[in-house]
Amino acid sequence: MNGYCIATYRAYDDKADFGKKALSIAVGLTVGSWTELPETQKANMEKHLGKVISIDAHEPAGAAPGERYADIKIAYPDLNFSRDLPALLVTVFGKLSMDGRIKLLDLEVSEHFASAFPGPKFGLNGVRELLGVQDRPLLMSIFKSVIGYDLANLQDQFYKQALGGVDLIKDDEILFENPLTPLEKRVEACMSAARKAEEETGQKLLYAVNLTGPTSRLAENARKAIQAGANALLFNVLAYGFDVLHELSSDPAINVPIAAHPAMAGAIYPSPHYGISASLLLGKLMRLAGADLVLFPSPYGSVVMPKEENLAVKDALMSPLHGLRTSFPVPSAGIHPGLVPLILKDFGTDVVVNAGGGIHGHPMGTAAGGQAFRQAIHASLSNVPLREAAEHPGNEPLKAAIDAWGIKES
Ligand code: 1AE
Repeated sequence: MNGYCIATYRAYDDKADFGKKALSIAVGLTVGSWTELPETQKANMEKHLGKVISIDAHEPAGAAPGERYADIKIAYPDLNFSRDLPALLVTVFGKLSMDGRIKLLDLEVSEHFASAFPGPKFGLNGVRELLGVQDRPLLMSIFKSVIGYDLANLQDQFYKQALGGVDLIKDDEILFENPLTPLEKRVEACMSAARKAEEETGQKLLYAVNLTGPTSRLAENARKAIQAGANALLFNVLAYGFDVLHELSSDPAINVPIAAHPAMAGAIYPSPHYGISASLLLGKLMRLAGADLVLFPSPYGSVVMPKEENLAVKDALMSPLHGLRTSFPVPSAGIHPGLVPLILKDFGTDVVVNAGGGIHGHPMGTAAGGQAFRQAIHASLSNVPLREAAEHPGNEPLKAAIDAWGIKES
């Protein structure tokens, strides 16, 4: 529907007339009131009026209390809001988010609205090009034990992670500006370790340093980090807001990939009755705002998101969207090598396998942790069962990982 952004909601109510509810949303969030308007005014306001597109009610006979709901689609005229995510989100789910059991499931933005969003600067293909890796899933390692450690320690941790053959290393999202490992010094120390490791592994590596601080200083901090050698950034998008990511990703001086961390997402997506769906929050909106890589809880590990929602996030990052580049899906949390076949089965090769504890907690040490993952990825791509691959000479890291964490079959 040209010139309109369409929101899909799921509204739960045991008794409501969903037709009336839909109309009250369409009118209430646009022109305010309609029936009371004089005819002359109606002619002027028509172009601003929201439209009910569909109401799909689910009210099975004998439904228990709490089960009755309707999926409602409302079209909002682009005319009503400026082309930025705060304006869109406040229009479609500002006050409404507090009005009973209602969840925002999806947003289909218009071509006109989308044209204000360049999206990911690098995207999935751009990240692959930077790393020179086209034919396999990427492997990311997460710094652990960072608070209270000094630069020498972080540099050592970085080097060990890099030696394991990982493609990306990300800061822990809880590492902020601090006197022991300040941003620019941290970047210099870690990038020097990256160069040293590359001499041994021959492998390129991206270091996503955590971009933190007050919003007014973020762009400056990003530029400082890049000046110091950072070749990627990590960003806690939801703590700042999508518009902040949009500003950063649209800034020509910030010419490195941005990895979006999902911190705080658990306060927004998991309820069936409230909030914003995972696919919209961590998929479509992250991509529109310009995230090159998006982390989210996987269906397999320690912080679990149901598989259907997980694959919907992946689809939102990868399906055609107004010509925007695709973003790399990064299912995360509690990932170990025994999960690699499942990850590849569900996500294919265009995925970043991401682990913190599953690398640093390896019985043979951090470098072996990375190697175990690379061996698991290689075995899975070659259709060799992990237990069989673990017996191959040189694959002792994989064997030790499987002994420690096992293999998850489904
Ligand atoms: C969903 C975010 C995952 C994350 O940031 C993180 O630190 C995971 O660590 P591990 O792999 O669970 O140790």
